[in-house]
Amino acid sequence: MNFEKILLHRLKMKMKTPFTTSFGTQIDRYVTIVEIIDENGLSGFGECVAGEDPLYSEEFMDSALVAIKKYFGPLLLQSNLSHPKEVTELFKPFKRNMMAKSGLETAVWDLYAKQQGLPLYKVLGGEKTEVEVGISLGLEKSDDIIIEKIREKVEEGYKRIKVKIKPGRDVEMIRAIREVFPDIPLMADANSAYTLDDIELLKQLDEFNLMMIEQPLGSTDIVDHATLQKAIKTPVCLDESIDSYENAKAAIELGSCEIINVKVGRVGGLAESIKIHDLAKENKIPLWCGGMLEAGVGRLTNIAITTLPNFVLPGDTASSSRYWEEDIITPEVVAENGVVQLSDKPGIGAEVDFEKMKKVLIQTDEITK
Ligand code: OSB
Ligand code: MG
Repeated sequence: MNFEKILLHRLKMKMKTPFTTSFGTQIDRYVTIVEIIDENGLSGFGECVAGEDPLYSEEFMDSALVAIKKYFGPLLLQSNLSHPKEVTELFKPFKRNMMAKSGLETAVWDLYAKQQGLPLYKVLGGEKTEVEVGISLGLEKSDDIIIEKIREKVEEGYKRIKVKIKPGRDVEMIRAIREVFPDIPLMADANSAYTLDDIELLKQLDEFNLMMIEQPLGSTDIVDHATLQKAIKTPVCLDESIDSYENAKAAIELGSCEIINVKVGRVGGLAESIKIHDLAKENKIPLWCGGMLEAGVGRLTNIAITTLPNFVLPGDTASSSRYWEEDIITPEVVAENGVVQLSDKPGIGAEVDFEKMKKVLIQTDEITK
């Protein structure tokens, strides 16, 4: 593969409604779309999912931009790869910076798929042509509000509802939800808001038949999660803690979780996601694909990986309209009755719509040879 140029399109997208987790509230989403262009002028697109501030993990938008411009972009432009799987190895000498790496790596996969004339999901080895999707709902001021939001999303057909919890907004909120919706597939995501001191409280969640509790403890922990998993019946799902094949393996061996949420950005790209997929499959650990409030490019990358066979649980891969009045791709992602159909177009399956993107573009930076 021969790369001529990299463009970093920096966007500021207004969210339809603020999204609140245990670590903060998001109102505007800064997005970086990575465009990598080959010698024939063909473009591949990836999304760098780092947030504005280092609240989810240590990475943030500005750190990722520096990492891409100073290290990973120039490395790619000087490289001579024959397959996108080689990008991970190319980037390996430079530690971590997973989301920066992934923004570029996913763009290389899209470009490669387009060069081959194949949809990305087939290049990744995906088998499904449609995927079930769930939805993640942020914290709200009252139980009544969250219950109304859940009602709306259940009626739209989403296959699983995830709610955010934090200390003070947990057991009683889940009880109130379960009184109204005793049977819906429901789970809770704590974004690392608890410690082992909260074990008695977390045990109380066992009575609500949750599909899982996501990342209850520290964002890099796998040891305490193993202790917790032994003490509670609700399956623990790790999100933040799983940032590589190696620590996925450690978490599985330690019994730190029964389920893993794979985020392509968090683990450094699609090749690492596939490695984790295969490992989890061998170990009978079910997977689903998490989200990072993505615009269309990241959303489509996520949907593509979800077609692999061990992504057996619905992902946080809702419609474009979940967060955006207008997405930057055409056609947008649409979940019909909680199901997204894969496109057979080459690459991620939709076009980046430059007319739409222009409306939210702050600046485009260029990296050249
Ligand atoms: O923990 O899964 C998370 C959003 C931003 C950062 C972390 C998380 C989330 C979500 C929303 O839960 C996922 C989505 O709908 O994109
Ligand atoms: Mg999470």
